[in-house]
Amino acid sequence: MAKHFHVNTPLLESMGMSKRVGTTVYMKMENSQPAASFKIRGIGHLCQQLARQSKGVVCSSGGNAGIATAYVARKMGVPATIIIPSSSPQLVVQRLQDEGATVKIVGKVWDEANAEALRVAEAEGLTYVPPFDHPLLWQGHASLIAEVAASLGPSVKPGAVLVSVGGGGLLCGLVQGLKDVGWTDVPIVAMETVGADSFNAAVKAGRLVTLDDITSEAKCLGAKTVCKQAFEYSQSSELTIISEVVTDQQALQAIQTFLDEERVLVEMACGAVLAAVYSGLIGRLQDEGRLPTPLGPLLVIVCGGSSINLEQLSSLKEKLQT
Ligand code: PLV
Repeated sequence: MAKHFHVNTPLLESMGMSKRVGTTVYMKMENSQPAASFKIRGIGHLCQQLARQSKGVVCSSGGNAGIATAYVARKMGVPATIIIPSSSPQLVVQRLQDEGATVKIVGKVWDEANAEALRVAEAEGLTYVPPFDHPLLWQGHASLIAEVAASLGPSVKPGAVLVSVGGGGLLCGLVQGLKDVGWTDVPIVAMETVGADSFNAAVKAGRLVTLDDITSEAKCLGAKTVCKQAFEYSQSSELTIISEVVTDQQALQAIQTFLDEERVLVEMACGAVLAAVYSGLIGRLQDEGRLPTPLGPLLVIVCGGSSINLEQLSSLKEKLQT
């Protein structure tokens, strides 16, 4: 069996983004992973550790973790059951079925689908694959930073890393990756959308917070509570994590600008991180003294995502009136 399931993704310079922020912007193109997002890194690693002898895996997901799980399970020859909330678009259901997974739609948001996944794992003796809250996932995601360090070479270090936060698994992986390569002085800008902002709520409150509902269209950022490790990193002095929120309109606008300028289509969850650049947030953080001026090269994690196509894009435009 292959050593791992993910690929070493391109690290590209963005002229459009660099012009906007006044420093070189590198994009780590996780949209070009098999299963279209970074999730394959952690999930591939976790499944290799835990699911080799499994009679089946069950994963709860906002979409992308499920697609990554279905892909990995197919490659491993293990049956997959993916439980997603009713907010997932039909194109995600179709994609999961194409991967050969059994799809169950349970609940309105991810948290409800997750309760069902835990129940099914227990009742049917299946291996539970969490979408973001597991040290093996973080270890797998950390490979992303090792690749960036290898691509940039020893003389270049990012001035900041920009990332989207859902349940916080990618964030935990980045922290681990930055520690591994000795880049603990590189600040992380952690992006969410209004209505899927469980990390921001926890950072503000100084404790884990469970949101009443997920009202953002960035459903893949929609975990009502962020994982404990992500919150703990935000409280530790080892690393600087700046938590920021954009509107759905800003995330959608960012997707469109990105499509126009980079010719790549990504979903709303990824729009959140792109909006940090396109909405002028980075400049504001510099004005406030929260990011340095001048700023070293920015690293934007283009997390990708499958919950988007032209039809979905126009329905989002209609819904959000942009
Ligand atoms: N999506 C998870 C959790 O959803 C999932 O089940 O697919 N960017 C994209 C494209 C994503 O799909 C996700 C997570 C994130 C960013 C955020 O990653 P996280 O959850 O590790 O912070 C509810």
